[in-house]
Amino acid sequence: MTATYTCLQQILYANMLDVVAGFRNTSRYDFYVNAARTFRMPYWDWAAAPPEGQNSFPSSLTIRDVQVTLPNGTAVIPNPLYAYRFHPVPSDFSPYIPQIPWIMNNMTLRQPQPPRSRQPADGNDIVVQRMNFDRLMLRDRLYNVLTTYDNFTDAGTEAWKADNALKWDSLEAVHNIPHNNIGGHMWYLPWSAFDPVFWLHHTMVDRTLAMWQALYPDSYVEPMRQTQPSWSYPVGTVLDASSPLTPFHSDSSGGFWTSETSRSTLTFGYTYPELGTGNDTAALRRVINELYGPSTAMSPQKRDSLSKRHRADGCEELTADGGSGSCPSQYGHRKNPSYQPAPVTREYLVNIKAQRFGLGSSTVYVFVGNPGADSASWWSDNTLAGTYAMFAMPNPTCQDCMRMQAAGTVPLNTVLEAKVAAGELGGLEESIVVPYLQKNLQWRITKVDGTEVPAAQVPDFKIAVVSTEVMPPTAMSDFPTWSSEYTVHGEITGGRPGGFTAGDVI
Ligand SMILES: [Cu+2]
Repeated sequence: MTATYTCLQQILYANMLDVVAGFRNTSRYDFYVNAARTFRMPYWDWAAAPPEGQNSFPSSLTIRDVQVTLPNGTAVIPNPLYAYRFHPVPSDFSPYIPQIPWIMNNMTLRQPQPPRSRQPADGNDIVVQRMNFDRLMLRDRLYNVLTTYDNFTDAGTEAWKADNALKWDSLEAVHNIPHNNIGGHMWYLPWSAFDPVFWLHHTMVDRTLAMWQALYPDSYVEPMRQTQPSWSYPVGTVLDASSPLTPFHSDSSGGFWTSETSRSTLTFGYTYPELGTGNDTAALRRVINELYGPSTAMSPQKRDSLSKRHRADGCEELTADGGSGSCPSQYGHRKNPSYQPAPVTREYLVNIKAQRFGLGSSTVYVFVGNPGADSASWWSDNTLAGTYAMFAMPNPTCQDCMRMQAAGTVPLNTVLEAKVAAGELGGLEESIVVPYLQKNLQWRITKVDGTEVPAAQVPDFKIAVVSTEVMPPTAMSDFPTWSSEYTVHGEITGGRPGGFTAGDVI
């Protein structure tokens, strides 16, 4: 996708120059020329703590109108980041998926309310709340992939890794969550890129991959068999790092970019502040610990040097209405002021898998406690520990596609740590956590419109709790080390719909 962004960046640059030309006879001209020259696509970091007083979903995306400066004054215009306005909606939208009643809406929608109405209301307020709720989970998932996944295929793709229960997550599975939480056009692969936020989201995904590449420079694209067709390759084609990335031409004589030739962002004239142009991975690890590290990843001495946003109970989040200084409800338990967290020595993960195209875009909710009865409000339930998003459209004509299984994780440590801090859980030892989760872990599945789907009806759905021993880092420039040994706690999920039972093949 790198070539796409470069291309987009060039088009944006050309447009900027057109706009800047109008300022030629004003005092702002040099300023705008320089701004256009140094412009690079921004990214939306959904995993880092937002700036003080702001939500995880930036207000620049939700404000309907913005004031802009023109050469001869100011004007208020519709915010181009709020929605894309079709002119007009292409007539072939409707037949493609006729069951979406709002698909002929004249602009892109987010979390349409109600989801199946012909003319739904704007649901940006729900997007804001969902992103606030899921922020710590996104942080933990990104941190786990960056710090412990050392193979490109494992880190990159959501394809189910049957042989390693500690590597079920991926940057792709993490990327599904904002798609799912934003919803509307972002729920559907063919239309998602119409929403302007798609680009700010995908530049962030690009950034996470670039950070991963800098940390693990020796692992890259491995030869793999295509399990779903693309415009250029039928199912079964084996592709590798030198396969042409059609349709992205690298020259005017018909050549194409490949994974090998597009391996570094520097080839395309951009990088990220964390990476610079060198190979200082110690500095990068430090930044990743500061931005995404859980408070308890560090030894107590080193932890003190972390910024205040990494508090032990994860309670730096904003309230849904944008207020600051309180916890989201699922972490909003009584606090024990004398509690001092110990470094993480055991990681608890909920592993989830299902057929990738079996259900269409949908959500698995994981709760620690009993959720309310109304499926439409599970996303904001007090007991919600995290979500797993399936982001796909069924394609029954492709048998190989329908067999594909995707996977991801919901890390539990942040939630469990908050329970310990609140005095509701005695500690993070297996002897305490396993019986607690046996009693309290719940899961539910809904389609994007909020209707529940019984787990037994989701093809190849499986859920399991795994844990592994963790060696905490001793410096801010170190990462935690996970043991290669792990335990699958069949006693937690056994005997329940989709739950892994001791003896199941995981
Ligand atoms: Cu995407």
